[in-house]
Formats: sequence, C-alpha cells, structure tokens
Amino acid sequence: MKNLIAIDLGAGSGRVILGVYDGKKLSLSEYHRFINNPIKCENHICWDIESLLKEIKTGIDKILQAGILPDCIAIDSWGVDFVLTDRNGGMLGLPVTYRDERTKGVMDKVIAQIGGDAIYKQSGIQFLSFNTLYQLVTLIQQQPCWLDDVDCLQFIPDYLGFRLTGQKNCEFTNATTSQMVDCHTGEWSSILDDLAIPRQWLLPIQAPNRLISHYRSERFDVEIPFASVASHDTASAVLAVPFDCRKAAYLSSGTWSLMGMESLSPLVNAQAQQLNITNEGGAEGRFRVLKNIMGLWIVQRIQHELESYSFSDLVSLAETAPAFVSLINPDHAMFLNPPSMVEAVQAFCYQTEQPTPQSPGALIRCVLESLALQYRSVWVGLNALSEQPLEGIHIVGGGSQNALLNQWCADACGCPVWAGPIEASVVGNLCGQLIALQALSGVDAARRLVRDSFTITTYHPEGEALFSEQWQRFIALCNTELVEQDVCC
Ligand code: LFR
Repeated sequence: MKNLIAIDLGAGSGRVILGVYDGKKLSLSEYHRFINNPIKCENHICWDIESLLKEIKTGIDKILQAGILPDCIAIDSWGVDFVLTDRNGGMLGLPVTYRDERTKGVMDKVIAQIGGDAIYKQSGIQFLSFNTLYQLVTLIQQQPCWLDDVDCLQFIPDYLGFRLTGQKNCEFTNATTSQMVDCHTGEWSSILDDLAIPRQWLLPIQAPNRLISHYRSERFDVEIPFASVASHDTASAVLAVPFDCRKAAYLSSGTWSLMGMESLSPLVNAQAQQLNITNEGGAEGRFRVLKNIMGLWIVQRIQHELESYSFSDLVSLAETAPAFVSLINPDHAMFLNPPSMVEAVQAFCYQTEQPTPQSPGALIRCVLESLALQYRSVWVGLNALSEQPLEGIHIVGGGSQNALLNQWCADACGCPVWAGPIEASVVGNLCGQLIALQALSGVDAARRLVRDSFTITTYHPEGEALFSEQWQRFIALCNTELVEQDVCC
C-alpha cells in the first residue's frame, strides 16, 4: 500500500490530493483546493508564486494532520512558464503568465529572423505565441534591470519543487513545451544560439518519474520522498489515458482542449507542420503528437462575466438553444485573453456576418458547437498523419464531465468517445510517483491500473450528418481574415 500526495496546479485553480494505492486500485481524496489568482505586476499578469506555495504547504499539512504518512509527493502544472533565479536561488521578477500580452508579435519576428522551418524541424513543437522561446526573446529585448543577475531558469513545477526541497531540476516533458528542445535528441536545441538565449541559464534535461529529493516538514517532523513526475499537466493527463489495445486518440479536456495521439517517435513532416501539430515529450520518451484547442476557457470566461449562472446552468441553456446559428474559430488569437469574452464572441460573429448571439444559451451553444467542429478538424488531421486508423477518442480531465460536449465530440468526429478519468493529471502524477517508487513497472502498467480504478463512459455517434454539413462553413469561417481593431477588444 502506498500513500501519495499529488499537487496539481491549473491556470485557474490548484489541488492537493491524496492518492492511495492498495496494490490493485488507486483511489483519490481531495484535501485542499484553492484559486490560482494571477496578480498584476509592473503592467504584466504574473503568477502569485508565494501564494501558490503557501496553499501547497497548507494542503500537505492537512494530510499530515490526518495522521497519514505519505510515501511520496510530486507536482505538475501548466507548461511554458518559468521562474528565473539568481546565484543565491532568489527569484528575479515574478513569473509572467502565458496569457500576458508581452509576446504579441514576437513569434512572427522570430520566424522572419531564423525561419519557421528551422524551428519546427528541430523542436517539432507547434507555433504558439506564448511558448517559452518567445517569452525569453521578449524578456531579453525588454532588458529588466535584473537580467544580468540571472543564474538559472526553472519551469513552474520544478521551481515549486525547488522551493519545497532545495533541489533544482529541469524535467523533460515540461521542458519540451518551451519549443527550445531538439525533439530528435532530447537536448536543448541550437535555436537558442541563433537567438542569443544564454545556455548557461538552463539545467540539463532529466527524464520524469524519478525520486529526486525529500520534503521536510518541521511542524510534523517528517521527511517525505519527492518525485519529479511528468510535470507538464498534459503529459501527466496523457499518461492516465486508459488506452487498451485499440489505436485511439485522446482529448485532455479542461481550460484547454488538447487533442492528439501517442507516438514512439516525433512526427515532424510538412503535413504536420502545416497542421501546426506539436510533438511534446511524454513519459518513457514517448511523444504527445497533439494540438492545442482553446477549450473550455471561453465558456469559463463567459461564465465569469455572467456571474449569476453556474457552469452547468449555461450548458443546459445551450442544449435547448437553436442549433448552428453562429460559429466562431475558437483558436483565433482574439479569444486568448480578451477583456470581455462575451464581446469577443459577438465581435467574431458580427465581423463574419452571422447573427450576434445575445442570450447566455445562444452564446454557449455557439462556443460548444464551434469547439466540437474544431475537434473534427483536428481529428481529421490526426487520422491523416496516423499510420493506423484511429478507432475513437478518450476524453479525460474535468471537461470529460460535460456530457453534452462529449456527445457532440462523438457526433462531430463520427467515432466512439470514452470519457474518464476526470482527474487525469492527478492520476498521471500519482502513477508517475508509483513508477518512481518501482511499485509500477511503467506507462503500460499505469494505464492498466487506470482502467481498473476508474469508470469510463462510452458515447456513440448519433448526429454526424448535422456536424459534417456545418463543417465546410466552419472551415471557411476559420479562414476568414478579421479586421484587428474590430475584434481585439
Ligand atoms: C494545459 C496546458 C497546455 C499548455 C498550456 C499552457 O493546462 O499545460 O498543455 O499548452 O496549458 O501552458
């Protein structure tokens, strides 16, 4: 039997969860949940690192208070963002969030300077304006007064681990989200030299699912082994996908929708580049061939504006609203962080000469149908890239509780959908710890454990014709050039 603590940080909230493994099954109990509220600092939106640390320690204390002696502890979080420290380990500046505007336009300049082909061929990573690569180029250009003092860069979960244990680390899966790792060698790529990003800031890249240190609690007088797991939340979520013998895709559904497939080697060809498919690193050196879709973020932001409705109220209203009235391109940059998401959705519809959705039901219907159509686009792209046909989609993560979107995903893609587990990143994090403790032999054993421990719900396609009729219209809308000042609120 093993007691394990998973710390899972999302861009909106964090959780401290106790996982108990009895040798056959894994069960979860949530001990602490907290809001992750970014703060404004010198005109940038930043992560409140000290508050995150305080909440993490509170969560661990709650578990220790209950008299449980954990066998291990590990952290996962979103990707790309990082903390810079000086020679004494002191934090330099606050980490800026990937939704901050500072990188606007930088990616295009970098591509013009060193060429998109060179970046893609080496890194295999999708072009996203907020990748660490563009954040660092921006930072170096902006030259904050502390820039000369930088000694070390650590990604968010590694840095938080450093604060808990004193051990620095650079975990592979999260490092690959930077677009600075060579996907053929697993080492830092020469793109760094082309852009004068100091290599001495970077630590050697280490494989995940290893014990690396201890967390010591003075208050409870205990020392808990600390593991570095697949610390990119999506990598942990993919580890927890209950794949069986069928070749299938996955959709890690939460604030983002990450749809992809697993591959033993990177898929870096002209077609993959054209589809802007990423090859992020996974556990056991496998590749996460996937694409970011803006996801439930758009609904979450609308809900934030329409405070009086709960998330499930909004989804119910969407279900009864008229179908396919207006559609958006959910991946348009205007939806990354607009001041008003309601206005951004309406502006897109207005610009593309569709009725502007007014009621909450109409707004959410428009977003969810558009997401389902985007799932179809990515599904078609993945099938074109895959050597074997994909037989269905595993939806994991919090978004897998959304029965309406699960059904629409099955309908839009015309394939079965298997939903669950809900807490995929946490489950992947816990399995990573079990691998580190040698209680599980590896990823395949972890997935057997996931299948044995959690309920999976199947959705069969019912209304494919409706979605396939709308798909050409959707693609045309996605290719429409919008007038920037009218859409970027
Ligand atoms: C999901 C996620 C995605 C990554 C985005 C930004 O939480 O980690 O995988 O592209 O956040 O880091």
